[in-house]
Amino acid sequence: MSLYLGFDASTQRLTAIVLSIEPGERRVAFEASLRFDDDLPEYHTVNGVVPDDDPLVVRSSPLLWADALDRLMAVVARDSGLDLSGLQAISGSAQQHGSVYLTAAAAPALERLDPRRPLVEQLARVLARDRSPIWMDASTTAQCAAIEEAVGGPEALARLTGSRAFERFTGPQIRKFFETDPDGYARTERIHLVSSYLASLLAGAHAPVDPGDGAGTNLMDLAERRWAPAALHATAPGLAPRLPPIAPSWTVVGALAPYWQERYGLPPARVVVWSGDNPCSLIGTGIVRPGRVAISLGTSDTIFGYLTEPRVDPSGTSHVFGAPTGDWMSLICFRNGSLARERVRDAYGLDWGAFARALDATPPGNGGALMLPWFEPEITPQVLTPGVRRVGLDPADAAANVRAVVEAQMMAMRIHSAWMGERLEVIHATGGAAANRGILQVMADVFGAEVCPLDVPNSAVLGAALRACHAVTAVPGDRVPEVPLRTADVWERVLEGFVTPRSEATVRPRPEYVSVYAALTKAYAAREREARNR
Ligand code: XUL
Repeated sequence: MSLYLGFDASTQRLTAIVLSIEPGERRVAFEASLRFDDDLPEYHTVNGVVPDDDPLVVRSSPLLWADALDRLMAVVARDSGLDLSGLQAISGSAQQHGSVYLTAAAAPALERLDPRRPLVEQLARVLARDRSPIWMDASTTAQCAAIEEAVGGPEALARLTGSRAFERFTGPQIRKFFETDPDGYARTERIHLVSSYLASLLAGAHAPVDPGDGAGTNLMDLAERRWAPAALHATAPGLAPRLPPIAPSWTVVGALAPYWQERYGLPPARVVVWSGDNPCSLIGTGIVRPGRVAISLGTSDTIFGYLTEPRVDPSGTSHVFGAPTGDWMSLICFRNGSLARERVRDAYGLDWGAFARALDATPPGNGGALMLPWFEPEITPQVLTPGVRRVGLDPADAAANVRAVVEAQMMAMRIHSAWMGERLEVIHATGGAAANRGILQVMADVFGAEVCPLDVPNSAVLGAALRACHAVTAVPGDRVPEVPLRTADVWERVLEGFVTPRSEATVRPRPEYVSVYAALTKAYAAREREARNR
């Protein structure tokens, strides 16, 4: 039996999944998860973060992540009931942007981990900083401005690294650490991302960062997939030697360290470089070739796009990361997702069934009526002062408002993903609201593309395990090819049976309404511009 293990270290939990892949049988053989607040209460986290008096400061504990990895590996070894001697490879996904600061004592400690003692005991003394800033931190506005200025402005930084400076990105966080704790920075020999830190623990040696997660730092040259000297200089002195190398996402870091083999009776499986949760989700939602995007309809709505060129968003609201296939991906986030749909549902006293019926009972295009659905401040486009605007839309007409909110969301997604310039054939739809066919029909008509609902509960952990499989089955020979593995067919074979769009549930665009929405989308874009210029 060939087994592949994937982890996902998200903000609130660590999840593991084991895939069993045999000729004729491809299945998820085991899944388990630890929730930090409940299962590791001694770290005193609340929703996975260590409470801080300053609401802008959001940190977690690198020891908590190591401890969770140790304990979850124990669960996999003890409870999976699988013959783990067949374990071929392990990879992982982690929350992006978070950083871990280690001293020079880390490398020898990693090499000599003692299987008789818990991991966490052996790591406490190698931390240069006992807290890790994570992606929810918003305390580095001054550092963002300084970095952007030093590289020639926000557009220049975005062209170089794929994103303008964002508070949560690693570069601004490193600059703040250097400014506020220069001694701690001086003690730091290696700065890991959460992904490369956890991969290092598994391999028993410092692991590289992949271009997917590297692009979430404001430090990586997006086109070249290497650290960008100008961005490093703008961030902190002596940064280059402190960063892990950047290596292709299919790199085998090494064998599983003796610590894990002896402690849990595991074989010397290959440890494959980890990536960020969004790049892993790109794989877990099947976006492995041009012409596809995934739209996740969750609390926020998110688009993952596939890019064959390292293009960047001229408006500066989206991010571009490396894709684990060797190409690039976009991440565009719309804050008023389910949040806005729920506000409309509740305002008219509907349930989801009545919401769906209202959508069915109204004509596509809504007779030209429009809503700007900014119930909360919006990320894309950036709207700091929320407020819902209605144009030709009767606030008392429940059904028309239901249609207006859904149409607005789909048109905004279309408008703000147009910069990608990729021809679109199919959209993989995930998330709770993807169960509503009426919403998917609006999506298909607005984008003029087929929409396939996808049934993948945790695309990040699945993507991580599939990446482990891909690295050891699809990469020829021992040498890691530097060139992108563009062969989408290879990826399709890896995904088979795990990421299969439900083709019987495909929703097709209807030409008569595609043209209605082409006109309405122009009108929507004009209203959006007007509202933002006011
Ligand atoms: C992406 C981002 C989050 C984190 C947390 O830029 O900040 O999606 O990766 O999961």
